[in-house]
Amino acid sequence: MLKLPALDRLPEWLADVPSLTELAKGSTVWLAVTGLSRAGKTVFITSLVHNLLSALHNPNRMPLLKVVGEGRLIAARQEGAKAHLLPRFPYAANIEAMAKTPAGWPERTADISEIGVDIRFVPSGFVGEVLGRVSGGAATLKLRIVDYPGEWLLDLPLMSQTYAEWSRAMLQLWRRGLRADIARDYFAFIADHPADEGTSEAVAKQAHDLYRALLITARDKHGLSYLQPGRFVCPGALGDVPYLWFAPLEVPDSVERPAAGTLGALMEERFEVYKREVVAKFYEDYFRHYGRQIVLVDVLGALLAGREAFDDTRLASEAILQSFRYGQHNILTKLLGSARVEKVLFAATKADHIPDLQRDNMSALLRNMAALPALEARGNNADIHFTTLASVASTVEAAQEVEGRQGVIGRMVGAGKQTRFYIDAIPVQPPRPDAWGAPFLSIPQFEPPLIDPAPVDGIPHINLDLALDYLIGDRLR
Ligand SMILES: Nc1nc2c(ncn2[C@@H]2O[C@H](COP(=O)(O)OP(=O)(O)OP(=O)(O)O)[C@@H](O)[C@H]2O)c(=O)[nH]1
Ligand SMILES: [Mg+2]
Repeated sequence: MLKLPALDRLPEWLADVPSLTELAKGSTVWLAVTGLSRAGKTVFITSLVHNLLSALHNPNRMPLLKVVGEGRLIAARQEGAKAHLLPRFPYAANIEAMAKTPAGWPERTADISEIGVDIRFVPSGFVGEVLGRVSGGAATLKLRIVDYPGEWLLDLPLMSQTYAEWSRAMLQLWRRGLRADIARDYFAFIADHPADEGTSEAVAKQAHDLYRALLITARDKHGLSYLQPGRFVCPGALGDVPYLWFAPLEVPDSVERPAAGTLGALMEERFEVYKREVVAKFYEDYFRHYGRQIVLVDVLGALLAGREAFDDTRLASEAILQSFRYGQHNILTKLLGSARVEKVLFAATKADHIPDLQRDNMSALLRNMAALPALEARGNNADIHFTTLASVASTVEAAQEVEGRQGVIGRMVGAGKQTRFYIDAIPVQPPRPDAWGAPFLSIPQFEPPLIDPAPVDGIPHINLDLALDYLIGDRLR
């Protein structure tokens, strides 16, 4: 029979009651993994799942995930087939791609997907003691991991803008620096098609196609990432529906709304449907369930791509951060109701490209990039942390320095031989405008190390266990 706890332990016991029932029957935690294109989401989830499934055989891979380090893990299994709404995350195909010879990386991802891992464990401390008597000592946590494009979060600001305001803001952005060169043809097109010309389906579609091509060129050829609307670059499963066929036009400051029957009015109508059917729906139906989220940022890639790409990543990171800050009356609060993201980890990825000593700088740089204003109104926001990690450590540290620089050694994809990679010290603050060298768009692509596709040995990583402990460790206590 269950004995009541001693009086001096009563408050602690009361605080634990709801979680006790939950623990015994198995509770669920959602962990969403997001980040801009190529940030490392798919590789992160693949390594995370593989290392969790391998943790019982090789606990040395994940010692800093406390449930593993403290020897309390009983089993970790991929959940069985269920009638889930989202497409399944292709874990098996990804591991196969990484484990084959020659080793490669998983395919690019176009849409949201999901995978579940059931973690059976012995709760720690007092909860464990009591649970031991009610359910044989074990608890289950159902971890549901979701992969979704960070580009979708860039659309949040649209929710509080009219079409005219959005158009003016976008065109102002595209008139600056490198963007002005990329957008030259687009500006020429809209100079011939002002917002107050008569409506035309063909012209609207043409403007949309040109604008969308512009966003994709900016991303793929110039490494830019602050690109709106997010679904124009990452449409997911939307298909080519007509309400997507809009684009910014020149709308004079004096005009609040384009007049009926004009090209601008058609664009505005589509913009409003997009906000309602795509942006709001994502927050209301999906985002609101994802209590724990990790935002991956390719900080190194942004640094190497040059000043404009770096500044753009910074703008995009700031915009993404808005999805985790709850003001009193802001739009996010309206969309999410009472739902809250509890913990968010911003992580600089691909840390295996830089030597150990530089990694703390990378975390600091990411924190400074996101310019979290001293975590203002802390109580209102999600609990936000910053770190640096490598989901799949593919290099070793080079033994020798070259001209005072430390480096790493790995095998380049397709090259078959070892290559050294040295970089200058990672700055803690975003570099000053005069400190930038010539852009160097892509970072070297190292091959993954030798990986056993069976969930036995796991995959070498940097800080993956620590990241997971921050995100869900409290639910595994
Ligand atoms: N060395 C190394 N390379 C990595 C790591 N993570 C990701 N990469 C590289 O970055 C590329 C992109 O990683 P993905 O996980 O596919 O990125 P993603 O965010 O899912 O990209 P999209 O699906 O296109 O949005 C991979 O193909 C690898 O080349 C890592 O931990 N170490
Ligand atoms: Mg992906």
